Amino acid sequence: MAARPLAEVVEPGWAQALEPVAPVVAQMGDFLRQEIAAGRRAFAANWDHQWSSDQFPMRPERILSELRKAVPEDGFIVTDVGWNKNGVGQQFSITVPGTFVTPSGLATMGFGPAAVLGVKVAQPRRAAVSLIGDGGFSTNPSVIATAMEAELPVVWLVMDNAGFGTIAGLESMHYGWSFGCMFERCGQPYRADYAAMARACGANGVLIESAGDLGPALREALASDLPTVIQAPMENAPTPTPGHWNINDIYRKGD
Ligand SMILES: Cc1ncc(C[n+]2csc(CCOP(=O)(O)OP(=O)(O)O)c2C)c(N)n1
Ligand SMILES: [Mg+2]
Repeated sequence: MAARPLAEVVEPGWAQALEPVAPVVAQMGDFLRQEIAAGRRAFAANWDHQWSSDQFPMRPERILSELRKAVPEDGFIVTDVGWNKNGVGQQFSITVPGTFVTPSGLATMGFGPAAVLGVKVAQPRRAAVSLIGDGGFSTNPSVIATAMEAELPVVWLVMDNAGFGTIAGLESMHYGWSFGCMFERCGQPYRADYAAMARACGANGVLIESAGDLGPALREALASDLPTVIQAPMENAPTPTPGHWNINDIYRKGD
C-alpha cells in the first residue's frame, strides 16, 4: 500500500515534528502488514476443513463461507450478537470499508434484524444481509412486516442453533448447566419456523435442509425484490471471538 504524505494524515502542525520518525513508522507498518497476512494464512489453514463441511445441522464456518461467496464485496453484512458477530469478526474477509455493521461492544440483541433495514434505505442498490442468531431474530421478528411495507428486499440469514448458544456455553463452563438458554420442548431441541413467519408476512422464507442448499438460497434471495428469511439449522459450536481475549476469562464464578 502506498504511503500517504504525513500532512494528509496528521493534524496541521504535527507533520514537521513527526518527519524524522516517519521512515521508521512506515517500516513498522510494512512489517505488521506481513505479520497479519501470515497470521491470517495460518488461521485459515486451521479452519478450512470446516468452511466446506457438509455436516447438517451446519457448521458455523460453512455458513460464513457460503455467505462470503454469495454477497458482492461491496454488499453489507449486518450482525447481531452471538456466534454471528464473533464469526464475522474472525472468519469473514471484509475488503470494502464500512460494509461490516455491528452493535460491537454494546452487543444489543435485536440490533441486527432492524439495522439492516436502515442500511438498505441508505444504499438501496447494494446487497444488505443481516447475519443473526435465532435468539436475536426472536427479539425482533416484526422487522419482516416493516421491510414488506417499506419495500426493502433485505436478507436475514438466521444461524439457528436452537438456543442462546454463546450464553449457554458460558453458563455451562462456569456453573455446569445452561438454564434457560437452550430452546427445548419435551426434551428435544425446539426450533420455531422463522421461514414460515416470513411467508406469513408475504415475504420469502426458506428453511435450509442440507448444507449445499445455502449458497443457491442466498443467491436467489439477493436477486429477489422481496425480503427473505433464510433459516439455517446449525450446530451450537463456538466460532472464536475476535481479539486476543477470551470471553471465558472475563466472566468468573463468584465466591
Ligand atoms: C438485549 C440483550 N439481552 C441479552 C443479551 C446477552 N446475550 C448476548 S448473546 C446472547 C444470546 C444470543 O442468542 P442467539 O441470537 O441465538 O445467538 P447465539 O449465541 O446462539 O449464536 C445473549 C442472551 C444481549 N446481548 N442483549
Ligand atoms: Mg442461537
